[in-house]
Amino acid sequence: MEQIHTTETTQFGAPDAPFCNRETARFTIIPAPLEYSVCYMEGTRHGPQAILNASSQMELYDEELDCCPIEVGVYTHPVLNYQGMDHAAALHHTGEAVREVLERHQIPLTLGGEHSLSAPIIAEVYKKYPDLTVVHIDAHGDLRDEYEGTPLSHASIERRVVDMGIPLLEIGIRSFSPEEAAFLKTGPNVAVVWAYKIARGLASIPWERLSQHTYVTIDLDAIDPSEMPAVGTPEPGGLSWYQVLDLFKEICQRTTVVGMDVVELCPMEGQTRADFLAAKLVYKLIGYHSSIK
Ligand SMILES: [Mn+2]
Repeated sequence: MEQIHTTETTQFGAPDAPFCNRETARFTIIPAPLEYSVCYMEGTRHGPQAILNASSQMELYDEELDCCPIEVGVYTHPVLNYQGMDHAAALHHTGEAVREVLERHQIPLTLGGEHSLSAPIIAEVYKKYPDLTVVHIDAHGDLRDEYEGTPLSHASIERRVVDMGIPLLEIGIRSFSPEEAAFLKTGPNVAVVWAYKIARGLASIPWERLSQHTYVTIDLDAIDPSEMPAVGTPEPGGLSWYQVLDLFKEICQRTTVVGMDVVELCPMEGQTRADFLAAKLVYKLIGYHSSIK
């Protein structure tokens, strides 16, 4: 089959210059091709560029919001370069990039890459917003103390959030280890909304746990594999596109979202729909964030 797409897009949505100005943008997108602790399938390091490329094909008008959300200003930082860095150094580098964005009073929206990158980002956002709550939308609990010998693993990211003392709300979870179940029973500051309860209409989301400022991390495997096949560890029974959008809308209505990430896209040949879903999701997050409030 002939490859149609060859150009590499550097600015999310490929907008006109005034809408991706580094100084005046409301959002800075940080492409973070970090991949160190992936356990099943490789390729998340290609996720950020695949999202950027797909975003250049996307319409910039949002029919639900009746506006072009890109006009609030969406600057895309150069793709982070982790060459020669070990995992810890790469995480540090990611955190530094986010700190710069926060210093410009912009909202960091990081594209992964594997989920471990959220830890240094959340640490930086938490320094600026000490009342932070983290909302974690994922198939997996990611609450292991360590995984495959490292506390930096993607499977431990939310445990690091708990270690930082930040309240955590997990949504869409349907893959949880015995160790994580035991940990949850020790009474940490974590609420888990299981996917099976959402699917059966039995879930009541404890929104009252949200503080004024919220960080939202979305692992794309939260979405059902029928819609989002290109992830390293797919789990059946996931959320639908509209369920994820509605969750995010509700979060925007209730709190101020001060940082976001969308992680774990693992581009697959012949599954461009996954890249397009991820790009559109990022754009919907920007749109809701800008239009609600
Ligand atoms: Mn996951």
